[in-house]
Amino acid sequence: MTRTTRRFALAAATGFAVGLAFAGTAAAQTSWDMPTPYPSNNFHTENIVVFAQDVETATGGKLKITVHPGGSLIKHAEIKRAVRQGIAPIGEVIISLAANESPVYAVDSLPFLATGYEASRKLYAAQKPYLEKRLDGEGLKLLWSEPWPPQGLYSKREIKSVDDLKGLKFRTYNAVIGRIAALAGAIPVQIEVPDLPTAFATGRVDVMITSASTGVDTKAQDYLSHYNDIQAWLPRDMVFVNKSAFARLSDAEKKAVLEAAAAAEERGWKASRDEMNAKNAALKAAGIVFQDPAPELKAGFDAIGKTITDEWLASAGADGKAILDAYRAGGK
Ligand code: PCA
Repeated sequence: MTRTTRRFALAAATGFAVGLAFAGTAAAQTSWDMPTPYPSNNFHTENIVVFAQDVETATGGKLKITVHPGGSLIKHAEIKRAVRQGIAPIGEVIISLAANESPVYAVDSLPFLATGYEASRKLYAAQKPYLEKRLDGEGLKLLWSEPWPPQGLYSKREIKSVDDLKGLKFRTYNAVIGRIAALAGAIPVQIEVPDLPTAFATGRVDVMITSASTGVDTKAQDYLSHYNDIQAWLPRDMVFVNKSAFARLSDAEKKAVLEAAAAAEERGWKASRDEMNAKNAALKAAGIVFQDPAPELKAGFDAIGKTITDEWLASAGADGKAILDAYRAGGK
């Protein structure tokens, strides 16, 4: 019996005004607004919409989550703070957007550390306890995390070596890419996905590293011509909830959220693989020159990746070492 029906039965049995029972029903309904950064037709967003539907169904409509995609309610850069402050109860971000707050937020974006889905899942397992602890200290509870497809290099002409990137304006979505750009002698420019087409069209940027998914979402063929499939890393998004907002839910609602989140995580990992295959094909079909990296380019990026991982380890201390040790113990 649900809380509402129990109350209703009690009210009827004891002769209380039935209206009171309905007042109780209205008060038991919770509505959550959920800001997310990526477009409504992106696979992460679609997965979140299914999560919201699952929660609504499992709670019999008592917890309703309205998804606001594309930074339409709150801009990407503000989402984490907004959920910490309870301005929004729940949200999605790419983890590495917070890389400058703590090394634990950067580990899934270290270039060439974990470049395939299996390795990425192992890295997540190694990172997760530290990620949860860090978020907990910020008043946030991790619900799940899922990867983007592998990151490749987009440009307006063929790039054969890291030297070819010198002096170019390099679009970033986190501080780690900023460091890649700097090590390549390029100029980092932070830009969010909704602003990409305009940024390229107006010459604010020349190159970017992102997935085939985002290339297709933003119609990269309109402003770029080449894609180098360097498979540099698989950055992950995370969905988290404000701990106080979560604590205010009934036990049944908490269970519904956690179960829907666990299902979303599994769906998200699978959807990402499907997305990689579908969007690699779509990029080619759209006329983008799709290439494997030239050996010199690969060697140059490998060296940059090693430098960045060493720098990260130096800054991440004992926790960083423990994450990498756990990852490597999990085998690649
Ligand atoms: N797309 C997002 C994050 C990683 C990705 O593949 C972006 O370009 O910002």
